[in-house]
Amino acid sequence: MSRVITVGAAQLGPIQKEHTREEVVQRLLALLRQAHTSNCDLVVFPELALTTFFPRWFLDNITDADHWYETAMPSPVTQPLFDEAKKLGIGFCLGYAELTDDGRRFNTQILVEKDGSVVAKYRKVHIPGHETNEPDRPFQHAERYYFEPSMEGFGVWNAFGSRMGMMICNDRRWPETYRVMGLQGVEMILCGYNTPIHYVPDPSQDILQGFHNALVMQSGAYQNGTWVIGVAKGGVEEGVDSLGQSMIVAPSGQIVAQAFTTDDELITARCDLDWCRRYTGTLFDFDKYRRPEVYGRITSQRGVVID
Ligand code: ING
Repeated sequence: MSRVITVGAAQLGPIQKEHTREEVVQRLLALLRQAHTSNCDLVVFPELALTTFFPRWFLDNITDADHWYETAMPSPVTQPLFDEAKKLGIGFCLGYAELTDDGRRFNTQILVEKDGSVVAKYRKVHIPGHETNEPDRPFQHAERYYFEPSMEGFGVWNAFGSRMGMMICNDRRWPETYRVMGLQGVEMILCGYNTPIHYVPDPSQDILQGFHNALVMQSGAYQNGTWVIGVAKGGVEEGVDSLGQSMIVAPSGQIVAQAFTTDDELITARCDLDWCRRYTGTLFDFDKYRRPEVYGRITSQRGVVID
């Protein structure tokens, strides 16, 4: 009996500063209902899916940014999403900014099962960008000011009849992300992202954003024999053009579905989880072929060491 999950990647177009959470939740509900007509079991929403990508502005007093964070999940404004998903029998993955009771700030994703229960919470490990104001930039990418890096690492949970993991945006660029989950038998990795086209430190990468986005998720999927669901918040958000190209990638590394627009757009695929074993049981049989005894530098070093 094959294990198939019908997955919806629910890409969002821009969320402008003046868009309220209520308005955004209505957009999420529309995508959820579309997913229901496509018989989806699971819908994946982007990173920071409830608000505009606020790290593009640097606020000297960080508490002036508190309103961009969620202090409860669900909260009265997001409860309708939980209620509708449960009614439709669809699980979902949602990215948001988390402000904890003890004042800690994380870039967070949760995984909600079909019965409405929150089965997992992931907090972003790799925080890109900068931590101080850089006024010469055309826009800030001050994630290292607004979010602390998680020390919890990458988990894999039993959900939707599969081994399911999560990563957020910049995490997808680091091979360790996929391998740590691969070593836990992950079969599907859910990833939201907000990726500006313009990369201030090296504008030569701008034209390659789409290529790099696909490159890292196809590689990670193939090298770990896992499905990867990458979901963008794209389009021109507060004047910043951001990548769309949400995609569903098979364990073979093949892109089986890809978004056409940079707006709200649902793409779906029937994901056969037993496809994973075609790779993890042969070419990438970790227990047979990996050589951790010679990989020591990967965990003992942060940066380059020239001996
Ligand atoms: N965004 C980016 C990402 O890794 C970035 C950081 C921006 C990289 C622009 C390259 C170009 O996709 C987040 N939110 O991590």
